[in-house]
Amino acid sequence: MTLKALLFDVDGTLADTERDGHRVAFNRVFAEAGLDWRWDVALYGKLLAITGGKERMRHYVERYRPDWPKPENSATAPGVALPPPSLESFSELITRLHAAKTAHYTAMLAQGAIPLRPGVRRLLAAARAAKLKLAIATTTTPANVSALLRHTLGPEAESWFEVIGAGDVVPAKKPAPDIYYYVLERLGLPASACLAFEDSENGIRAARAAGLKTVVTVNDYTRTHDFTGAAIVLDHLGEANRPFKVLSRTPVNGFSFANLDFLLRLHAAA
Ligand code: XBP
Ligand code: MG
Repeated sequence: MTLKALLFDVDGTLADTERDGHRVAFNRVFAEAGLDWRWDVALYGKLLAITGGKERMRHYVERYRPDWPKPENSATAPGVALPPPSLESFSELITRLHAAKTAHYTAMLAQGAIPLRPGVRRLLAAARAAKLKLAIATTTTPANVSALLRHTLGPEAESWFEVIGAGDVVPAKKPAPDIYYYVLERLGLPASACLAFEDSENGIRAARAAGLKTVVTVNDYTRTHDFTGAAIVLDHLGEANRPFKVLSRTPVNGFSFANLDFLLRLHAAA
């Protein structure tokens, strides 16, 4: 089947957003709420095993804060400076923290805090010129996707993507394949006509479960993940003056950056 669309994960794939973006925004919100939750770089790496910010906060409390009242015991901890401290349920707390975190994170993006990864801008432009369809498949909140695209690629960039599948639009987040099924259905394309781009084990598990050939670009948090089933694993997409490194076996030789020719051959070969 001919290659017709490129499906991009966001966090870690389009941009290195986790360590200096999402993590920082979570910590700011915890401090503002008077919570002594603090996610350092190493702990955040472990927490990334749970996709979705709300799900990640719940997991943190369950796994690392046995002192905290269990989520099912609805009231938040007594003595914690939260308005109003005793009336807010755990779910409400998580919802409120998450909304505030999204506001912090999108403000950081508006200030240009997080650049795109190497080759992303170039590849998107090449794909558009060749009339390949573009789509997003991510677990992050839709507002975060809009902010990243707008502030790195320009005010029109969201319209470049035929489908943006993000956040709670599907109940089961990656590694479940649901977000990819959602995007494929709206594109009206079979998985065999697409390539997915991912950076993490949860991401490739989701893409592979949906039947997608997947290009992986690793980052510091995901370098040691299991990428079984990847079409290829790269350190990044590369530029003419900044060659990628191939970290897996390669079905395609003779390229130093991911251009459309490279992707077409990978799609045909993998
Ligand atoms: C990565 C995620 C996200 C972000 C946080 O998503 O798991 O949850 O870390 O975003 P992907 P929210 O790699 O699929 O883009 O707080 O908005 O959930
Ligand atoms: Mg990712």
